[in-house]
Amino acid sequence: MKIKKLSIVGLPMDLGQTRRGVDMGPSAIRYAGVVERLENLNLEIDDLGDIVVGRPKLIENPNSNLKNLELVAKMNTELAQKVDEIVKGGSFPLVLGGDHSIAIGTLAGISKHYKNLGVIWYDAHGDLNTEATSPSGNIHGMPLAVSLGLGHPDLTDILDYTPKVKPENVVIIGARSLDEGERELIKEKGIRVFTMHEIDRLGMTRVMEEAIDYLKGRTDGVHLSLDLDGLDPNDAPGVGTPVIGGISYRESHLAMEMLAESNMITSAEFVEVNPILDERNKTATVAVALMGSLFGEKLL
Ligand code: 6HN
Ligand code: MN
Ligand code: MN
Ligand code: MN
Repeated sequence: MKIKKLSIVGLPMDLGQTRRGVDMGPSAIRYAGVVERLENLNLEIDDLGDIVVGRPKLIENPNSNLKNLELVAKMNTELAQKVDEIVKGGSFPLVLGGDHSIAIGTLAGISKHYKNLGVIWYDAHGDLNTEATSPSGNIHGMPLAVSLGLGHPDLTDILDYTPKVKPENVVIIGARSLDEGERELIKEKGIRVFTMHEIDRLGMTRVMEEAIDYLKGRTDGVHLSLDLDGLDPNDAPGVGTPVIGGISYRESHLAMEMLAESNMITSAEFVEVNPILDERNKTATVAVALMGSLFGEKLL
């Protein structure tokens, strides 16, 4: 898809995990100049601002170990409706997080417009936990499983359909921290994963060529869900769950350029930017630079 019009929406929510501050992600990304950067690429940019997030209940539901389930479900429903409107209006949705639980809403809003939505999950983690397998109860470790139809119905059934994504249409890139239940799910569902091992061994060029080839034949749209913790903490320190040994800024930049050349990305989100944990807004600045590459920025 050649992108002409792009709509930005932020979901400043940090309730899918326990380190406060990732709710300031959209603000930090705007401060790093996202709108100006993308306007320079001859795109028509419509910044719709942020969705207003309510206050969580102080007393959790004792029947569930999912943290802030009610509010996470509610905010994701609002995001799904907003993203659905953006796609209906013929614009490219660019969602700013917030923690990665917001992918539940993004994918709910997008996937109804495709028969075979592909997903690139760029992340140190699999985000494939369910209530049964999660070591933390944090919903940001679950959005990919939820989108595959696995998890609490308040999350899987947003906009009244499930699953949002088929396991054979998912590619994970950058994985280096997987929980036991996630490993089992990857094997059981045959999900395509390029771990750090493949990136080291094959190089990012070949990994992206393979990922693009794999998705091209089987999907009619591809969503990029980019968790900044997919990058190495040296390049992206402002994240709540950093894992050493990650993808470099250079490799990520190349990956985004290859996606731009492929013309296959139809929606995107950038999540887990936590300015409280960051060094002088470095991580938001990296996110904006990657968006530039994703949307076709060239030096010459
Ligand atoms: N993220 N696997 C861990 C958990 O708590 O489920 C970490 C999840 C991190 C999620 O970074 O989006
Ligand atoms: Mn994630
Ligand atoms: Mn992650
Ligand atoms: Mn380059």
